[in-house]
Amino acid sequence: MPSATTTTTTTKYPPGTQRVSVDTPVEDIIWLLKRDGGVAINKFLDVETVEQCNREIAPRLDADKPWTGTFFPGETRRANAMNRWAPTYTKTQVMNPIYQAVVRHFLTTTNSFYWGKTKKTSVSLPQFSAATGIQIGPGAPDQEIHRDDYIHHKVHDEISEWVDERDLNSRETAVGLFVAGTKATKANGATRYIPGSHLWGNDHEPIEEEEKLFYAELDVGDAFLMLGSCYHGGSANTTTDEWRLVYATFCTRGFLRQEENQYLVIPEDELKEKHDRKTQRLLGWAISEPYLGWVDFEDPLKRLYPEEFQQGPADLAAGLNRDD
Ligand SMILES: O=C(O)CCC(=O)C(=O)O
Ligand SMILES: [Fe+2]
Repeated sequence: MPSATTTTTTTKYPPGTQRVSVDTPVEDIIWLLKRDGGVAINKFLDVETVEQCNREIAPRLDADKPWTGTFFPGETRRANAMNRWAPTYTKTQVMNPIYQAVVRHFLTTTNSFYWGKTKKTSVSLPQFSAATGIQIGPGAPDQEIHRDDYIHHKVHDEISEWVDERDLNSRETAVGLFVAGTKATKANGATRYIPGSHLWGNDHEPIEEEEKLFYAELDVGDAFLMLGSCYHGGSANTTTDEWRLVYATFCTRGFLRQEENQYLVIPEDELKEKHDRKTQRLLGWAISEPYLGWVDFEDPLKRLYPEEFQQGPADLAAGLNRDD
């Protein structure tokens, strides 16, 4: 059991990936992620909000060309650059308070290092990594099952259970949020994952045993939260006329590279105009303590708000970027 186990949590949730309501305490959601690797949340967003997201990304889905590589089946379409083109998506999914509380928990990195004779503590806060609206069309085969954290060259040891003291500061490099833009069913391509596979080592082959898979079947606005180390994939679409749309959002640790390069995706004037300060920070205009991400040895947001940032380079590591 995860180290934060309480008797109430263990008795409240039977074995197996859970579907919980949106008012479930975030501590329980975190506990379930440590136990199972994934959890579904009913009515995460209301239908009108999702329909607005769908309208905002529609031109990008329509403009997408069939995928020719092996990562996605050819019968899929994608919308990217959503933090530039889909403000409702950013506001309600990326910045969603439940998602961000989970991201903070799993992806904050705190370490202490000698600077001469004293040890200094640095806290690197999480950042946004990638957003893709993924449509799976009729006839698409299964996407190969995979771990999304292989982009970070993450090599995992096999463990029997999650232990905070050992795992919290380093095991995960990504937390995914999948929100249904249309109904997602096993028939039309729901994301499937292997429960418990977040505990597996790198050499543990992900053999798919149908009865052990969890298909994240979702109504519009439902969500599936998943640790980046879980084996998962989009599934085959065996329908003749349904296009499954799921929004896939990932955050990562503050000192890793973003998957979708927000510095090039969002022009600075649009960043300033479209997003509030908290969002700008999450999208990457922040220092990862102690010294990653500076411009002219200073806070990168000084580029957008020169009048507000009087601090000099010496303040960089002092935590001035946190949560403003
Ligand atoms: O489409 C899906 O359900 C999952 C897609 C996926 O796993 C990915 O793009 O990495
Ligand atoms: Fe994936």
